[in-house]
Amino acid sequence: MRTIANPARLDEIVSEAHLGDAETFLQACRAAKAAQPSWASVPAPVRGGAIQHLGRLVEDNADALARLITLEIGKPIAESRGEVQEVIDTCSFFLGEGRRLYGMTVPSEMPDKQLFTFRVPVGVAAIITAGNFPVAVPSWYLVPALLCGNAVVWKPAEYTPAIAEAFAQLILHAGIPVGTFQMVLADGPETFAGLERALDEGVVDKVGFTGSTAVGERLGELCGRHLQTPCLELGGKNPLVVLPDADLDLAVEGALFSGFGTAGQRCTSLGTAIVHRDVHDDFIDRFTKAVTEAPIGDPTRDVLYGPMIDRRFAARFEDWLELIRDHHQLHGSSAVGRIRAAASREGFVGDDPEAGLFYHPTIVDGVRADDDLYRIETFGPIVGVASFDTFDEAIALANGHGYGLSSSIYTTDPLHAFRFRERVSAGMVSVNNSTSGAEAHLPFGGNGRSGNGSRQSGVWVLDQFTRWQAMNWDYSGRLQKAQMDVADLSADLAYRVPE
Ligand code: UN1
Repeated sequence: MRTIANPARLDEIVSEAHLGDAETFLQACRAAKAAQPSWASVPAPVRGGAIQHLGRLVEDNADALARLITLEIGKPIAESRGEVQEVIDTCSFFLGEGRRLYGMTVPSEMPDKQLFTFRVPVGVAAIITAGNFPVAVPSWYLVPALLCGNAVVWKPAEYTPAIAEAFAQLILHAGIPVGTFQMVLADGPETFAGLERALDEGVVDKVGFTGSTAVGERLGELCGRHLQTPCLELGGKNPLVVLPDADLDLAVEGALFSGFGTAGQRCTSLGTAIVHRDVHDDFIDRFTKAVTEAPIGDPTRDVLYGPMIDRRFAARFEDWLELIRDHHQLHGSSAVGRIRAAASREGFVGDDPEAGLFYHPTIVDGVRADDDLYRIETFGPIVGVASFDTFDEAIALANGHGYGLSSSIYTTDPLHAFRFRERVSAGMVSVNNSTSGAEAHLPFGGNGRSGNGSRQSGVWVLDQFTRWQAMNWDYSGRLQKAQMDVADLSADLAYRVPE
């Protein structure tokens, strides 16, 4: 039995959950495998109707769902509402896809023969998601996977059971048949063991995973043994480059939101601000002021960020604070680490910071390419600042850590904006916008340590949850051999225009 506390008031129990084990996970995959063919035989526009119902149900339950997110993981209520909106947007996009899911008709090289392409569902998708976006990110997988005719086994974060149960109920009430959609609560090791057995048995055809690079690597190896390509959305060390011609206040606003929004617990959170030496001191002054004045505390109120999601996240964040070295200069708050009576934060929103998992925001200036803090993803309210002299140095710092999820540049020069786009290794590039806050219908995903090139959202995710089937139909009544029985039009290639 797991007991989940409100991270903003640890003495308040929000949920209790019985976790399943590897066997539970395997059984869910078997049941999904049995249910999938009849779901695939439902016409795609009708499946789109179920997605439409889901969007409507989420919309009508938006307030309750947002409040639950804030209660169980401490996300500020405005962000929780945004997250719920992201689910609605995803449903809005895919309900229409049920009426498209286009294939092509393709001309044949022979007469009386026609070629076609069809999108075919993959089968059973096992989707394993993190708790920092407990409904939006799952919806990026579940909605298109179901729309495309797959059955889904969803393993949410085990520390968000109440949110997961609420979302699962909404999915089932939307008319997705029982069996087609399964939710299993289990911890990481049991899920991995169950998945290993399910892949051996052939009852999982696609894995989707959002979480750490280390786990993504293990899943990639496991799926590779079964000749499967998982959809992996992993960590980031997202750079925000500030050029001398940038609007500095805009850059600071972007750094504040992407560095400290969601207490830095987004995969798109800002890792290192990479600031030109000419504007470095000015940037640090303005950024420090913005962070020092930012309201932090009770997530039911209007704050920049609330508590860490869970004790595990708080403990890991404390480890990452150990990466701060003597050559770094710290800014942004009166102390580093947990906000306590003895290490208070001026302007804290709420009565007792010690009741929850609240942490000071920390700007670490003087970050260098050989620092651990430059290379390691630090999921929490900490932002590094590095400086550079040349554009090439900025690019080297933006790419050098090996992650490649999101990136941002602040400049007023189109040449620099496009040159950055060409040379940055990230899958997502913002110009004069923060590293976070991707819209729900653009391809989302990364390269290098951030993923294996898979993309979610929009039309691009359809390639994750369908396979192309090519069909040719020869109605000539004879065997026409491709390449060999093709008519050749004679041509006079020696012809030249008279001069
Ligand atoms: C994540 O942290 O896994 O772009 C996803 C963003 C959000 C999604 C973040 N829309 O910041």
